[in-house]
Amino acid sequence: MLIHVLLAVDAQQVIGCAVSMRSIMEYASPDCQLRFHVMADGIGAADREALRATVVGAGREASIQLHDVDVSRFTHLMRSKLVSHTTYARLLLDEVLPPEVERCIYVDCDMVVRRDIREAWTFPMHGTTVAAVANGNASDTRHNQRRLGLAEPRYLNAGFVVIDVRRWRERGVAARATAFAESAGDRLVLHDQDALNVALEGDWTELPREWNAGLSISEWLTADSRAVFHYWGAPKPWHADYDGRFGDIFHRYLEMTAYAGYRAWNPFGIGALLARLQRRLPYPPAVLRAVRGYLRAAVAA
Ligand SMILES: [Mn+2]
Repeated sequence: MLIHVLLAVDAQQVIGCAVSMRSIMEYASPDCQLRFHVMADGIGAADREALRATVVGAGREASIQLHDVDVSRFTHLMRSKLVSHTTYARLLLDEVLPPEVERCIYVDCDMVVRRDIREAWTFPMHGTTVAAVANGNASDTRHNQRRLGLAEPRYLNAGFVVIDVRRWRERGVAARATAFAESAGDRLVLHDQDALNVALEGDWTELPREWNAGLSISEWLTADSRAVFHYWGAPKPWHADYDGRFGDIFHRYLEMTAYAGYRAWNPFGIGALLARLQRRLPYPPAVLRAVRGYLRAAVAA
């Protein structure tokens, strides 16, 4: 069985990308063949080589194809301080994947996948376009529903998504998501994930929560050892100031990649200090957005 796995990476996330791929290889049934399609946004030669070496050197049947992507057509859409426009690369999947690929699994570059990906590959999709884990936090979900005008209180997390690529193409998901993102203005908060929730409304199947654990704190605390860990917040486990849980699990797989031995620059804790300071600097577009929100509320009152 040939399983296509899709990732999108910029220079800030290459280590996470290597760990996502390496952990998948560790747990995938030995009888499946893995093909990684990595959408690369500005990745230099050394990192390209490291990503290749991570996949080819793992001692199992797996291959990697790097697809250079240009996300400049998305730069007019909202981004946030911590999430670059590379997040929109997901919307290029039908241009990047070879036409014969009918299904793929998209995986974020901040995950450790400690499950057999074959189980997700064969998960019943009930004729829907994608399968993903729903956001578990009821109040966030209601808020997202109102904000985006969704009919149902259901919001998918786009970090781990099984995609029926043929149906995605037929239904023009990428074009509809892009159009929504363009028209949404300040309603767009979580980038392409918001847009995908609109474009895929009523057209997705819920995956069991173990496929994207970490979406709520309680889940993170009780996640079993065979879950998909999603380090969705900031900092990420490869940053000097990471002080969240399960950093040890991330590093266990990091040691199995071509980035083995990597530690963030942090002499005398200076790297972590600088990173914390940098995180506190306001991001001008976010400030403007907050001001607009305040003004709207004031006008409405
Ligand atoms: Mn993520």
